[in-house]
Amino acid sequence: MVGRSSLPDGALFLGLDSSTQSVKATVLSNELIIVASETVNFDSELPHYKTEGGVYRDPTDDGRIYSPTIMWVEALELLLEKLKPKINFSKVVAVSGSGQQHGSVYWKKGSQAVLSSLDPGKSLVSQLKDAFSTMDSPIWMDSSTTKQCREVENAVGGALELSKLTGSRAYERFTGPQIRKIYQTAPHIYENTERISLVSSFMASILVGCYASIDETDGAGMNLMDINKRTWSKAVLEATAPDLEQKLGNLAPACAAAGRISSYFVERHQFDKNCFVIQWSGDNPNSLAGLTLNTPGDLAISLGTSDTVFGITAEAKPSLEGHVFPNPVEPDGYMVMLCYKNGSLTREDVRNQCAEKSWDIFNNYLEKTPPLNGGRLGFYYKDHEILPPLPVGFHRYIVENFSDASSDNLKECEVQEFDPESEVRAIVEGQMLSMRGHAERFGMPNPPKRIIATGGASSNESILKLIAQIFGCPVFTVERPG
Ligand code: XUL
Repeated sequence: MVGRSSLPDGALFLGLDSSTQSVKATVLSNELIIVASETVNFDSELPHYKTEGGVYRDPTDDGRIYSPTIMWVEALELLLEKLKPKINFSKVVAVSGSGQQHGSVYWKKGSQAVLSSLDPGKSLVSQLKDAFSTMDSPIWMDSSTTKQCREVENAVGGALELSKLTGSRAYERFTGPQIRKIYQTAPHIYENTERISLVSSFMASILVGCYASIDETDGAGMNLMDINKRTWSKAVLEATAPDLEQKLGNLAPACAAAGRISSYFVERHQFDKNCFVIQWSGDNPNSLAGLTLNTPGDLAISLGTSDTVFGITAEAKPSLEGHVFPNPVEPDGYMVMLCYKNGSLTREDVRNQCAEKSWDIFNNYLEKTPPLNGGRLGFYYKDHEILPPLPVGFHRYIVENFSDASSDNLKECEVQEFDPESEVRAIVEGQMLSMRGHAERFGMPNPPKRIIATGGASSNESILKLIAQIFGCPVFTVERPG
C-alpha cells in the first residue's frame, strides 16, 4: 500500500462523493490540506435527465424513487473535466470515494468485457450506455418494497432474526428487498443481470475497469450479509432471489485496494498508471472514517439530504431499530446508525414557506424562540419517513401545562398551524428530539461526551446551537471545502 514516507513530492489524494443530488471531488495534499474541490449538480448541470433533487419519483408505483444510472457516469466525466485545470492528475497516488448507501446498479450480461476494454478516445457515456440490464437505479429514498421486506423477514424467522443475522431488520431502501422486487416484477431484467453493484462499488468498478467488490461496510446495508462473519448469508440470499451470490461477487474490507486505476483514465486524463483505487464505501461509514470517530462516547450527526446519527461500538447487538455495520476503519469493531429521510429537503420546505426562502431569516427565528418552543412541538414528513416509519404529513402539537415540573398534567392538543417563528423552531427541534429519543433507545451514549456534526447544514451555527441544547453536550464541526 501507499506508505506516507515513500510518497513522491507533491503527492495528491482524490476523494469522490457520489450522492443523491450531486457528485463532488475533494483533493488533499500529502499534509492533508484541501487543495481543490469541484461539484457537479445533477439537476442544474445535467438538466437533460430532468431529475428533481437527483431523482425520479414514479407516479405509477407508490414510493418508488430511482435515478438514471448513466447520469452518474456522465457526472463523473464532467467532474473530472472540471477538475482538470485545477490539479495535475498524474500526481494523484490514490483515489477513493463515498456512495449514497443502498442504491444499486444492474450490469447486463457481457458488460465485464465492455468495462475492461474502454476506448480512451471515446466518452464513458457512449461506451457504457448499453451496459445495464435496467437504466434505473433504485436508491435509498425508495419505500416501495414493504411486501418484499415482510417476505424476507418471514423466511428467516422474523424481523429480529433478520436483524441478528444482517445487522438490520428489513428496510424498504435496503438492496436485498430492492433486488427481490426486481426479480419478482421484472424477471427478465434479473435474469439478464451479470453483476449487481452498489453505488459505491459501481463507481470503483468504472475506475478500475472491472467489477469491484462490494465492501463489507456498505454491504451491511443490503440485508444480505452475515454481520458477524462478513460473508453473504446463504439463508437470506435464498430468501431474496435465486442465483444471487454469483451476481454479487466477493466482499472486501472497506480499506482494501480495489486495484490500480484503469488504462482508460491513464490515457484520457493522464493519471499515473500506479495510482491506487481504494475500495469505495457508503457515505455514512466514510463520514465516520473522515471524522476519525474512535471514542465510544462520541456521537456524529450528519445533516444532509438524509439526516443520520452514528457512533462506534465494540460489539454488534442488532435490534428492531437502527442499523449495525462493520466499522470501516477498525476491522473488529462496528458502527451503529439511525437514518431519517426527512433531512435538508424538509428543512428547506419550511424555510421556503415560513422564512422567505432565506437561511438568515430562518436562523433569526431559531435564535429568537425559546428552547422547547413554549410547548409547540412538530413532526414534519415531506417524504414517507424511515424512523419512525410514517407516511407523508406535517403534525403540530401544543403541549399544555408545559412549565409544570411533573409530566402528569401534560396535555397535548393537535393544531393546524404555528406562527412562522414557532414553525421554524418546531421542525429543527422535532428532528433533534427524535434523534435523541431513538439514539437513547438504541443504546447510543446518553448524554454523548460530545457531538461532531457534518453535512451541509452543519455550517449553520444556529442549528448547531440547537443541537447542543437538545442533547446537552458540546457540539463540534469540521473543516469543509469552501
Ligand atoms: C443511510 C441512508 C442515507 C443514504 C444517503 O442508511 O439511507 O443516509 O446513505 O446518501
